[in-house]
Amino acid sequence: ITGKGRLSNERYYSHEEIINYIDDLAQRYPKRVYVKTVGWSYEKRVLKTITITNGDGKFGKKLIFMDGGFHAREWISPAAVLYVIDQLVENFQENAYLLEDYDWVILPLVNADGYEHTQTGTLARMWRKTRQPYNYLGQTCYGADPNRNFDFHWNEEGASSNPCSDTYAGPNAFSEPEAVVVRDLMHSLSDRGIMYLTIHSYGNYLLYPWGWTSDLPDNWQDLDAVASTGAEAIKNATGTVYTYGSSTNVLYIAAGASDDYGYYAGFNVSITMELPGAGSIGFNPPVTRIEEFVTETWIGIRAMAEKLFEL
Ligand code: ING
Ligand code: ZN
Repeated sequence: ITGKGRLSNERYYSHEEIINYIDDLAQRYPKRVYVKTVGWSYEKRVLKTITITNGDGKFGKKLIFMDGGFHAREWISPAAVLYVIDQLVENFQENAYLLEDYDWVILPLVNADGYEHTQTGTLARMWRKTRQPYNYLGQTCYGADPNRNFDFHWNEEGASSNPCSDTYAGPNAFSEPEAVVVRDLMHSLSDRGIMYLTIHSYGNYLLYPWGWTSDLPDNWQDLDAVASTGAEAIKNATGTVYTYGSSTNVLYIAAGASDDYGYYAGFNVSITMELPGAGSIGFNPPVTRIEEFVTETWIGIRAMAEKLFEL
């Protein structure tokens, strides 16, 4: 994509560039775009949401809440979320139908400290967690897994109590300020919330609750219909195969994740999307493939958003 102020898919953005990017959109499109400070990371980096509307001034529409960058090393996640923002704002004519009945509230980078650490720290590219320090047997280990830190069956399954583990659930639920920010957003938005979508990598999965048990939620057929629609749209467009189902049943059991909490908080559709990056690419898709991955992801997200009209 080109054009003044347009997103570049030729590199990965820093936290500061992501913030500047959404601030700039709000300045350029004041009728349709609104940026709000929603909190700070442990190291006091600002966390901001961008709310995208069609500018018709109608309040109280249903909304889609989306976030990215829960896990520091999953760089393609914030990149894909920024591309969704770009499409909804800059490609407005083509995508206006997606903003007619819903607003979109998007937090592009949850784990700002961890993300920055992977971009600037020594041997830190594979960092996953937040950066709050914890003492353990006389040493310091950093961070909790923000996707094990939510207070719904917290630390019951698929999480660790060891601060040095990559899936450390934290000393208590919501010990991490970044998870608190997401929680508070969920509670403030859920009465209008029609879908919560959280973007991770990697593995090509569309996952829905529950992650804490192999049981399925009451409306699992709706969840399955949305996930399968996303998977189908992507397969038709590029041939990429996404596996879909409940987290526990198709991937592994893990309690305290944000999608379980979002569903519990009232988002009747709550989905974790694991973007591509298998094999040697892993968490580090080369910059030459960002464009391919984010455009494909947008096709799936758009199809899922459309499917919500039918539920
Ligand atoms: N995967 C997710 C994780 O947090 C997940 C998968 C999501 C499990 C939701 C359970 C519930 O482990 C990655 N790549 O982070
Ligand atoms: Zn992740």
